[in-house]
Amino acid sequence: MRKVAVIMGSTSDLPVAEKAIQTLKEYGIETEVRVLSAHRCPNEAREFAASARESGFSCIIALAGMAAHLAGAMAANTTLPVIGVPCSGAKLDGMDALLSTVQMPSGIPVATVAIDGAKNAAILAVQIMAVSDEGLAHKLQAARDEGTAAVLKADEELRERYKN
Ligand code: RP5
Repeated sequence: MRKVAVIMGSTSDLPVAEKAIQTLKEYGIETEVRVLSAHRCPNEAREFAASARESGFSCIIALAGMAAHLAGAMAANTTLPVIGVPCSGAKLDGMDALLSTVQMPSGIPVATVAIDGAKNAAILAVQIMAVSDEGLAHKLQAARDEGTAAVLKADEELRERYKN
């Protein structure tokens, strides 16, 4: 099975990144975790992205805050799918990172999830891998079924508590 890269712009993004790392672990996905800044070490970031396909990655999750160019810089240097996670924590609550990550020019997409949405980034990565992996597709469906059961149970409890 191919692996997933979780790249963050700074170790200050690690609390958000850990949600993706944990979710990938739950699905049994081999993960490589790196700190590579589009601004502070642009050459290393470019080299990582440019060699990611031959290194055995299926997709790249890139997390960054503020003027968040990491996901875009990754996407510029690979044709693997890149999932961008805008991180909050700075003065603008992540709106700066959201716009920097999502507003990519035509032809160089970044699949951008919600601000701090690292868990969804990991699930999206698993969904990409599940296109050609039945086992992963079954695990994803089982998680969906669990989510459905949890909501229906909560619904039943609320109806019971507030019935006239
Ligand atoms: C971005 O700047 C990083 O992704 C991080 O979210 C933000 C702040 O970085 P530090 O100054 O905390 O290293 O490049």
